[in-house]
Amino acid sequence: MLFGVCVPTIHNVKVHAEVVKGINGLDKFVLREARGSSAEIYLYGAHVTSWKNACGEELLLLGSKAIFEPPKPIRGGIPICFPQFSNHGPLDSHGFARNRVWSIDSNPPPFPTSSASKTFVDLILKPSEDDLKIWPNRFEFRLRIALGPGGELTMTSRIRNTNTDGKPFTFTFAYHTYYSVSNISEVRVEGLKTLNYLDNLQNETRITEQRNAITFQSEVDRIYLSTPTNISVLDNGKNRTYVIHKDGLPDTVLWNPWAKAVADLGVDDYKHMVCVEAAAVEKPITLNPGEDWRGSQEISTVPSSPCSGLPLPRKVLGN
Ligand code: TA6
Repeated sequence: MLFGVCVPTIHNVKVHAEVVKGINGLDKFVLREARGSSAEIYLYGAHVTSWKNACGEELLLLGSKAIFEPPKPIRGGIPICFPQFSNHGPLDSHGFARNRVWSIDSNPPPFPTSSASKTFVDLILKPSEDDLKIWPNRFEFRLRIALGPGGELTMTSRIRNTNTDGKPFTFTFAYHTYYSVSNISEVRVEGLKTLNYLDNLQNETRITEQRNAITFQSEVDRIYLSTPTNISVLDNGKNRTYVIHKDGLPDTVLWNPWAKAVADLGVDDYKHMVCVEAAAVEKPITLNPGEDWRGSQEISTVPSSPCSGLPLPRKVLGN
């Protein structure tokens, strides 16, 4: 049986990004790479709701009951948690960036990286007067979301303190990524051995991880601290490994709610998802006026079938 084998074709289309109407008339960007990979990003929340490989296979889980009705956050995909992760502060869970309408950043400052990707979108969020009432800090949050030639999805956040009253501010952050998996019982997360984590199921007790790989038999909700830049999520059932490469984000959150009821998740959704989140939680980030912070994650899948394994020519049509 050729399980999971699919061979992508190089479509004769130009690399492009376009804005179209999504669910409930909300604006979304569709990024398409020449070999067929794609991503969808809603301006509402700067929320990645879909990331597909060159074979059209969905790599993220969107809650089967997800609703696209502001001000409710969208369940699944990749919510941006800013300026507060979870309930660690005065704001609603995970802050407000995930339920604000972002704008297209038509004039972003140059990116220092030499990205191979020509398929990207630049978004920006600034606080409204209402936002300033609940979090009294002026900021510019610039986010570039890029799809690379190998289908890798890179998210780069740049946050600047633009307070004019000389005040620093402090925030926590996460890319709350819901990976789609065949079955949670087939999943192993590697790269966390010997690290300390805060266990949310035990009042944030600090525990040292002893296992080579984390597997899931019940609810898991942990913040692993000072984690390496690369973490792997192996899905035996799909013959697929997700590789997470992060920068500027020391922590890694691991979450699967198991059978616990979660808003906008179907009863079986937990079986087909695992959240592995590049994050900065334990040591909040402080920015003085005029200072910038940068935090990125690049997520990709590693060869486990000809779909991602063939050394296809690096041809970008239109060049
Ligand atoms: O990232 C893990 C977590 O903080 C969990 O504790 C769980 O509550 C989850 O996020 C979802 O949070 P939400 O506010 O989206 O319901």
